[in-house]
Amino acid sequence: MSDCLFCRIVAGDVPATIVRDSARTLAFRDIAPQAPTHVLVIPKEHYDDLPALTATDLDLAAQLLHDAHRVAAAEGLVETGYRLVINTGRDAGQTVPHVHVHVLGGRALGRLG
Ligand code: IU
Repeated sequence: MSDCLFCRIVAGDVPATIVRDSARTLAFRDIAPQAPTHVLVIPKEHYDDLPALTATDLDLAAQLLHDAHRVAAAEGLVETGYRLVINTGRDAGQTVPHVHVHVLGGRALGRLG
């Protein structure tokens, strides 16, 4: 999708600080970090959101989560812990309609709610 920001990052048309590049996923630092580590992990293929992805390719959904953990490990977060967030739809505040996993850590994150 040429008008999708994250697809343009995958294509190399928009710069990003990439921390992990695998065959089917890409991880890059969020431009407005909410924690000392704030990385977004995305599938290279375009899916608007998590239900669109899981309805089509559960293997890729699993790969996305596995790679999010690998990013957390590479960032040194396994001992202290980390949070994965997948905002889905308006009430969750999803602003970019290309499914992405937020990897957050490096400080105490507080309770959800
Ligand atoms: P959300 O779950 O859709 O709200 O997350 C989108 C994230 O994408 C958000 O944290 C933004 O800071 C981030 N982002 C980015 O990293 N690079 C960009 O060019 C834009 C948004 I626009």
